[in-house]
Amino acid sequence: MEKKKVAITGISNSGKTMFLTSLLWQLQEIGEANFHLEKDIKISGFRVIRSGVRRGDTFPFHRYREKMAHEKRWPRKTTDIQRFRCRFDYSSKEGLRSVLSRLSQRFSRKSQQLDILDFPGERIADAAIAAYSDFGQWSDYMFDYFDDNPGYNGAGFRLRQALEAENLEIDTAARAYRETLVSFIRDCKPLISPSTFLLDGEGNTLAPEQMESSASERPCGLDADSQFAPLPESVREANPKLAKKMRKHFKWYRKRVVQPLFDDLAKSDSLIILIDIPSLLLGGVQRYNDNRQIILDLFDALGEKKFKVFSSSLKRIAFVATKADLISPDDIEKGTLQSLLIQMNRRAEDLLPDMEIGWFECSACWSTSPGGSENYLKGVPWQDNPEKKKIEFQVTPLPDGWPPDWNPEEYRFQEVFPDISLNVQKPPKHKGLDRIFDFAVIR
Ligand SMILES: Nc1nc2c(ncn2[C@@H]2O[C@H](COP(=O)(O)OP(=O)(O)OP(=O)(O)O)[C@@H](O)[C@H]2O)c(=O)[nH]1
Ligand SMILES: [Mg+2]
Repeated sequence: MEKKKVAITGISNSGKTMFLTSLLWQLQEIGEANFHLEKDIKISGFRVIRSGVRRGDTFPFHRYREKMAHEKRWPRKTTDIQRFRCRFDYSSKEGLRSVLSRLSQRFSRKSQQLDILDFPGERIADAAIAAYSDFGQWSDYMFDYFDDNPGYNGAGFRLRQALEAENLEIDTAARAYRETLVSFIRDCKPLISPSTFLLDGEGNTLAPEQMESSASERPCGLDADSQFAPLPESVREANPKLAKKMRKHFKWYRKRVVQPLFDDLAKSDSLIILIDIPSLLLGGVQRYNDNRQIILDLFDALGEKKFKVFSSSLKRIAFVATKADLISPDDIEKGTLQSLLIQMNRRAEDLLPDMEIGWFECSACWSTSPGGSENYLKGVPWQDNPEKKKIEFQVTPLPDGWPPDWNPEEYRFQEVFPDISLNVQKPPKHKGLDRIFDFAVIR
């Protein structure tokens, strides 16, 4: 039996849960799915494997599917890593046509185990913790990063000043760092590490209204008694006891939170990165810059240039522009959506020269139809629509390239209810899942 490992990531709300739910749904109900693989490969016998999978963090595919079909709602937010294991068989017609057709059919049938790792993009901020086993090296890396990046250096400077206080205690140091992290979150800066400060691993994301109190309450570390913060070298030398404690706390966090994820990631054959382009246009240029930075940080981690400890088995990366059903069909036909995706992530080709990179457009659950005229779509809007009426609405055409600056108000895309059949045997209408599956799993 062949085995493949695939990791899926994207920042919050990029469509990861829907992507995976719909993909597994198509595989399970392959007879009803519009799912075509290259070389006429046919999938059969999809089954969920429960043995050998850690309980507690399993991707609850059936629960998501049932809930979607019954409630006709999108899956709920997920805030931590989820894993899933399944098996299926596949055979290609090429084999069938060969001389000893019956025999070759038997031999061309292959069994495949697929391990899926779904992780929030926010965890990428911990890549440096994965890369540096030494607390001192990690601290130096963090302060270099703050110094080198304009969006961080003001807060980095203030943190250094706070840490240079006499008789520094662990509580004061942790509090100063938590304040720094809150200021990064407020400025939408992605380097929030330890990432559990933002997503605590128990399903709780830090909400804006919790910001003030979080500087005093949310721990930067595994828990309130094991916090750590980057300490400049001079501070480590002046406070050896404190440095020793934080070194220990850093190690615990690294072992419990960071290594399990990054070890799995390094063992993956393919990585699928989901990017929600309509939301980047609606979010403005700063949001775009920050999202791009998260992805560049991941390349740094994978590229073995900056972080030499990684030796990853990754061979393929699929960049996926999600929610293609929310933009004008013209922009898909003309290739504008794909072109924006490539422009944003082109540096992957330089930073990861040995990796095969694929570019895809996708909608995991196609929920609109073309309207009567150009740039109009039909669907059931989510907001201000208590009767769930299907209406026609206008969407903004995509720009040909990412503009130097833009006002989010220039763009309009409409969130809609999912178009889902009550019959769970009918998987959602989709675009691109088959091509992505072909690239990341079958090839
Ligand atoms: N129109 C449309 N909307 C989608 C599609 N996929 C996801 N969405 C929308 O995007 C939202 C987020 O999708 P999820 O799959 O929950 O995204 P996620 O990346 O798992 O988000 P987190 O769990 O918060 O990290 C959904 O609630 C939908 O509103 C799609 O194919 N079409
Ligand atoms: Mg999710």
